Amino acid sequence: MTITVWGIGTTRTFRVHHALHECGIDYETEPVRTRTVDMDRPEFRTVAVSGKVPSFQDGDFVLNESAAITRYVMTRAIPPRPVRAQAVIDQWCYFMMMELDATSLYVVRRHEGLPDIYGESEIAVSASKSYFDRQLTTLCDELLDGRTYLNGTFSELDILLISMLDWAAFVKLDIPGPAEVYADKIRERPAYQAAYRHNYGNRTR
Ligand SMILES: N[C@@H](CCC(=O)N[C@@H](CS)C(=O)NCC(=O)O)C(=O)O
Repeated sequence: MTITVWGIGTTRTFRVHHALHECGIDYETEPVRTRTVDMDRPEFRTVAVSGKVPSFQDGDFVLNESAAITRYVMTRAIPPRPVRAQAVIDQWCYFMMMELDATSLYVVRRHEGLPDIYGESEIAVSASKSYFDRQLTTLCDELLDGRTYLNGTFSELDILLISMLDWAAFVKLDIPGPAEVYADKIRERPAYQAAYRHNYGNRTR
């Protein structure tokens, strides 16, 4: 069955490409970029429930939301995890998606990167940067005690965190030392590098 990823060029689309590269899965890409006319394509609107990238198809199965797609790709071929082990992974997935992505990095994106749509706000941007720092420090204290992977072995948690650390670096946020060490190791992975080129082209961090 054909797997198709809709979307390239953003942190959220990168997660999906990274997961597929880590799993060595062949797939097709529809290179829809955010805030372009490509988003008006009827075929895209059929699969993208909120009209956003990334969107994902595995045969007739359609999935949206980057964290959900990443989890699906990373776990579709392995036995289900014990309930409590999965619950702890979910805890950190939700933490990263809410505390780092939605309420920190995306607020910076809105009020610094998209002022024509959301309005410019230095206060919102600086408060979000401080909040990011506080929440990332929490995650580092809990999960980054020198370990290479957040969950012991490489998992969807690593895909989410490295995508957010790259995003943070891109908007010139300070990254605590343990997170920098962690990020450098993940960035050495061939699958990360191939997915990065596929998603971002020759963009440098
Ligand atoms: N929670 C969603 C967010 C998706 C999202 O906001 N995508 C952006 C690009 S990174 C988008 O398509 N924006 C277009 C719009 O808001 O109209 C996810 O993680 O997949």
